[in-house]
Amino acid sequence: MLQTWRWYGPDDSVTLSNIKQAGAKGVVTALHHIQNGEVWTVKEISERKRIIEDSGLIWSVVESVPIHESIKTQTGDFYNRIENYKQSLINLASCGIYTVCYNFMPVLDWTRTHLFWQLEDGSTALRFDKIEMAVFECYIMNRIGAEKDYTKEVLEAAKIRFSNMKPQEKQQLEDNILKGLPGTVDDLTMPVFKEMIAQYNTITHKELKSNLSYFLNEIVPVAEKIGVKMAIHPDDPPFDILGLPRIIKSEKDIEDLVGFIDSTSNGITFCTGSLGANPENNLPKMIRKFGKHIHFLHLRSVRREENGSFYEDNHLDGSSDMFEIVKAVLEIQNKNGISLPMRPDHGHQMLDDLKTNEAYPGYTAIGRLRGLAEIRGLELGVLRSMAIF
Ligand code: CS2
Ligand code: MN
Repeated sequence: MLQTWRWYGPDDSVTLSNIKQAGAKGVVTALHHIQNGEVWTVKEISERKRIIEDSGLIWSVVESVPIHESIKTQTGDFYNRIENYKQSLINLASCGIYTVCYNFMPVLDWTRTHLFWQLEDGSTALRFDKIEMAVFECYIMNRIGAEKDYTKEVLEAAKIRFSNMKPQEKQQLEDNILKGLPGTVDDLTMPVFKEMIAQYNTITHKELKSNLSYFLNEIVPVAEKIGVKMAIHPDDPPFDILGLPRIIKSEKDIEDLVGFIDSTSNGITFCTGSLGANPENNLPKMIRKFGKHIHFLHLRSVRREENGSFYEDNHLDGSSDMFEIVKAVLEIQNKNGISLPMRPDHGHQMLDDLKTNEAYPGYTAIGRLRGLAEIRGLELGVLRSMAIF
């Protein structure tokens, strides 16, 4: 695997020099300062590329060229936004950047109820707590019909939890859920958030899939011609929340996706953290099945709990079998004669990360360094043992 690292650009508190010291060879980044839906110009792309290459690294993957909400809902000037998207891909390819991650999650990117959840060893992790999500939906945003999406047990627990929460805890939960991701969306206010969600009131899973299929049928022929590989990131968490349709969360969804247009330029970012939160996903099997469509890997392991809650565990712990996952990746690489870019997706806040408290949640230096180092060691072990047998 090609070891990479997500970098949020020149303002990131984790520098290119830090990335090199972590042992990564490739950088995963995006032009976060360009507004979603606008064209990425050759000038801007090559300037960013130069900064990366001057430090002795390469720009391996774009994560992400974001998809404007109007494309997901097929409203407003979505057609122009698709044309802009094509132009950005053409400009990227002309600068020698060929792997493009994106996602088709309505309104929010990944969603967590806790951004700094205290673990027993003193480090902190990202967590999605089903009961707190129910508190948010039923009592903080007061979404009509939200109760229908939760079990009786979760609703009862949510009622008790809410009645014991202090005002600042309620505010914290709201802030965590509405937190924007760099370059995706800004931190949202409740009225704007509700308005954005309302755009999906009449959009079913089937319709959202059809909007994705439309987008891909526009984009993929262009991507194919210029050698660009599109790589969709699965929905995180991999189930419906907030009454929004989520369409990339299972083996069946990925089957549908690859069926929208037959091309390896229509590919996926295989995120073992997102897909791993759904106990029905057999990750090694899916890696073997969709091998030629996988262009980018996010490796991490979530610890699933019974009621659907989960937290991000150490990279080799959690509920996913990382040995089997890395083995499946090495098998498809060997079969297809490729080396896939991989990054440790999130890490704990630990050691000096706790002191500086500068990094974006999940994007700490030391936590990710630990994840990358563990995966690197696992890869070496699996590779060497494969050569023996
Ligand atoms: C990332 C996602 O932080 C993460 O979990 O994997 O935010 C991812 O960057 C986007 O969804 C891809 O478009
Ligand atoms: Mn991911």
